Amino acid sequence: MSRINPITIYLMNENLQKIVDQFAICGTIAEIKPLGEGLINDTLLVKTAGDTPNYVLQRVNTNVFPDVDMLMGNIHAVTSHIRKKLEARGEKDIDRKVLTFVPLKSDPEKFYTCVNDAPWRMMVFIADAVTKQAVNPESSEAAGEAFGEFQAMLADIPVALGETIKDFHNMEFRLQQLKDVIAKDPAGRVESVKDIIDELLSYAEEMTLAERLGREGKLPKRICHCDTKVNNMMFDKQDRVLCVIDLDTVMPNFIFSDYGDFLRTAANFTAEDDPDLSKVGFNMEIFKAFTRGYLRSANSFLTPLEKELLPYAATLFPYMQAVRFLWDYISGDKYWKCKYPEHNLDRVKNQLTLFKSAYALKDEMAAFIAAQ
Ligand code: GN1
Ligand code: MG
Repeated sequence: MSRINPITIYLMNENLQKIVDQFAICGTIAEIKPLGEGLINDTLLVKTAGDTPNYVLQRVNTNVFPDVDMLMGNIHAVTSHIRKKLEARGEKDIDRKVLTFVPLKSDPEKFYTCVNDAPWRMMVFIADAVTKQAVNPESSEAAGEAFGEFQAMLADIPVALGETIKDFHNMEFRLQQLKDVIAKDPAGRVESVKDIIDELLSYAEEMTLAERLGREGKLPKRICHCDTKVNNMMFDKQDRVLCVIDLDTVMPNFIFSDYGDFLRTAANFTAEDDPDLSKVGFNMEIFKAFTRGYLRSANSFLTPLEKELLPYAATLFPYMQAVRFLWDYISGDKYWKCKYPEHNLDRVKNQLTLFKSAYALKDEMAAFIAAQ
């Protein structure tokens, strides 16, 4: 039986129009249609008639983001802070350089509404902009600079942000989660992956360095994006970065999150689930380009220790992802969508291979960073 997409049902029922009517948008609605391919939230484009801006309407996935008040509070704090910074330095075209969320007509301080328990929000659609799916050294350098700039602009945000996904990038927590599911072995898969478990756990002490340094007060948490993929930024037609988008995971973390997670996807020679491990490896050209861009904007606030540990960050994220994929495989594939039975296991092997490739290049990375 085919399932009707809930968005389609909303469209059929014309409920979307009623939702949009709750927001203080300019203009009149001409058309509402699905937008993009996001897997977590449901996203629609709201076109208005004439010259008024178009808008993006989104339903937030509360399975992934249970605390929508916190989530929208974070986003409001972050976008307002960035807007002030851009205004202070006399930028033009600010509405394309930071996301603008639309308040409710009934309450200008509120940026989402709940309809049948589902939270909806609206933002201004950024015109004449594109996203990219693939990276090359040029776009990696631009991405490095933009994510570094994003962190730099938020370095002095005056409010404390909440953790929208608790312990999201906490390596100690991710290892504990893995150990807990190994003890339960709900899908009877532990025996078959014993070697992988042993290999991963043999690096556990080394890879939880950040949490220890954090407890010792040597490593600060800063506001990070926490989903630093190249497709989470908008470029203009001249290939210049306009702004960073997809702000749901913005939260306090060690800066390694944004640096390491970008490289995890961008600097792998192949996709994170490619079963052909001979294609997996850490691409130093992408590493160098991204690092050059990142340091150009992040040098202003990075401590010497944070900078020294960037190669550790480049190894931490493939490691963490291997641990998380293995946790899901042993759990019986509950978190990530799988296209075939061993899909998660292929992801584990891929990320473990990438981790070891990056690990072997740590000295080379350190030399490059020291020379910047
Ligand atoms: C999830 O949905 P996507 O692809 O943006 C995950 C990331 C993982 C990634 C691995 C909220 O991100 O942390 O790195 O899968 N996001 C969440 O493919 O768990
Ligand atoms: Mg995205």
